[in-house]
Amino acid sequence: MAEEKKEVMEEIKVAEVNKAPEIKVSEMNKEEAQLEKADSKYDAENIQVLEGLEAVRKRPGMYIGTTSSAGLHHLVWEIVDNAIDEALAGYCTEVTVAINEGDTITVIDNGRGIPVDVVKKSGLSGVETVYTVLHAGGKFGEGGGYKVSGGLHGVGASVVNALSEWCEVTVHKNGGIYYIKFQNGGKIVEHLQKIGDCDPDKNGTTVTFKPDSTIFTDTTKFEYEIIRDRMRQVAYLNRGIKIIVEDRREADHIREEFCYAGGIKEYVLFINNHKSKLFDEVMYCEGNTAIPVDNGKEAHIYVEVAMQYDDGYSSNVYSFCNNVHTHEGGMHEIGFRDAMRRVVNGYAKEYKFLKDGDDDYTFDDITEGLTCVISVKHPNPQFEGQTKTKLGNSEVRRIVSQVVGDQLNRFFLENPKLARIIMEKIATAANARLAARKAREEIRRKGGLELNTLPGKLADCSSKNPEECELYIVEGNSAGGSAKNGRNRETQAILPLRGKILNVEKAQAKRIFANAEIGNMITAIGGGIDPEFDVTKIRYHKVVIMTDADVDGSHIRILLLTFFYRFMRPLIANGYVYIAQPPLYKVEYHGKQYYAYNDAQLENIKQKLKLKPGYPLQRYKGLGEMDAEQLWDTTMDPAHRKMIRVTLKDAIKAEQIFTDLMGDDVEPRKEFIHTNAKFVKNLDI
Ligand code: TSJ
Repeated sequence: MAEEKKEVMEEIKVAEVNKAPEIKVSEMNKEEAQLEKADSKYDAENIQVLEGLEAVRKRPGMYIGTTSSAGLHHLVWEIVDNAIDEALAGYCTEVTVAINEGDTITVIDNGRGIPVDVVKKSGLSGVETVYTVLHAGGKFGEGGGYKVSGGLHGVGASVVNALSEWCEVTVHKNGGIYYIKFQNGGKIVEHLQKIGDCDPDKNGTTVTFKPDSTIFTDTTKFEYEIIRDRMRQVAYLNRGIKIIVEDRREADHIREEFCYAGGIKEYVLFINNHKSKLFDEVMYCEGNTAIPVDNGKEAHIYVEVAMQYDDGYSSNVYSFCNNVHTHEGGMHEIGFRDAMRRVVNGYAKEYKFLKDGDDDYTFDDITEGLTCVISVKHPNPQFEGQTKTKLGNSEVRRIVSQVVGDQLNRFFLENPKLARIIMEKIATAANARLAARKAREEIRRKGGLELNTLPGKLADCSSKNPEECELYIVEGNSAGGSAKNGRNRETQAILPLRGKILNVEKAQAKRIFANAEIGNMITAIGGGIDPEFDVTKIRYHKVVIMTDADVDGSHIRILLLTFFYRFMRPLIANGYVYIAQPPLYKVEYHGKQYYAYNDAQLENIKQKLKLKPGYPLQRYKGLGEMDAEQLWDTTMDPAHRKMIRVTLKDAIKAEQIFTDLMGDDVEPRKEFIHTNAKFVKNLDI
């Protein structure tokens, strides 16, 4: 308590320093007089503001989810969202995102520029309001537009400011250049100043910030690839906007430009790049509907859907609301499903693909081999679900259903040849489903599924409580042996994998289930496989992939992840899949062993031990080089191990990697492995 009081006192002192809100804008606002009166009120407002930002600093997780690398990058998304909003409002055509030397970020847009005049409510300039008032968003009273891109947390620029060491904003507007700087978590150094004149046609906002290293204690390093990938996605989701991404840190700078006139239509082509398509056309629908909003005005819900079939078996429906990937689906996906079932089954009956008495095609039949991007823009999105990535607005269901229904019907009528190709593919999927069901019933009738007996290679654990059970899938028999001897027998099961498992992307379903290694894995995990995969039946709540830290190990890991992604997706979605982190080095010093899991740690150990040359330093080439005790100590002991939990967070990226690596084309696979061996090793999907 005392501590808190002290902090408040300090804030008051800061507020006093900032007392005179001299807003040196050239044309003082009409509300000048009122502002004068509000002057004394301003102190109180400012104190409140600082308390608000202090709350963000105390609990950053509540605002940006995490203070790890993901949270750090979240700051960038928050700032970029503002520029994208300006573009969606029709006032901005170009956004630049740059990583500078020293890992600061600059975002530039050519929009109208954040308002510089005074906002009545806070007595601050528009820029200051956006930057110091929590949830101020992009709304400025009457003139305020609706924030559309509003990110996952949608917390706005003030949160970025609160979590920054410093933050600078420059606005070009109406022929003037305005500048303000904030420091130490959002404290105003000096109020907004007009610092010069510019061409009245040159408008826009430039923001530069440096994340606070006392908040982002894990890392303050930005990853170009993460920013590049997200910006490319944003460019695909918002056609016509040019987004430039720069890394100014390297000796030879990187600069990439993304601008897609075709929007999500081009996105589908990008995702399907290396797949063999059923036909080249991308089916595309769009529409919008007006809804009333609370200020009495109208806003619009926009719907866009693009899709394309390939000759494969997996279904990939990616949905977005306001540029946020809605992993958990929601009303837009349900509306899409309604429309697909209605239109396809209607057409199939009319043109006698389905005969009287046949069951309707299921959604799974219809979407086998389909890649689809659904994007809706909503003025007031309701994000629900565990990870707040499920769209809850019920009105969206009908709108998507109507837009997709009408336009897909038209597509079928206008393209009878393509409609036939699609219907035949769907009929094949339905037949395969019926045949598989018959086969299962047959097996059940004969008594006992062959897959019911646990594989001999599995060293199972004694506990039968899945919540505490772990399955280690281990590369190679020798490492498998060490793992078996080193493990905790009660909760840890070991399944050694011999050689490379099957390439699941390329292989047909039939061959996949005939493969012994994959069969062992399915049986051991115990939940079956897609489309019957039942995550409630699985025998382990941790499935740990343990491979060597080399290119082969990476390849096996990707193969396994591909398999889980394709056939047991809920296993990943529920966070049950992990990647073990064996050490890369062992240092022996005075009879003690020190392990390093990366090069930085090795450096640390060397410095601590003042390692004189001659002391044994071992670089582990494979798990097989560790004995049972070492493997337990370094990689399997729950008290000391470090594992990476695999998430679906970037399913599109995973899809792309899997296809690049394992699809029919050999070239991208070779190229990927050669140029990207480092990334493959660090793959953290
Ligand atoms: F918020 C922010 F500071 F993070 C930020 C805002 C960062 C960046 C890179 C850009 C922006 C931003 C804000 N770009 N454009 C705008 N536009 C407005 O704030 C704006 C301008 C004029 C009007 C108006 O009604 O006249 C309304 C708005 C919302």
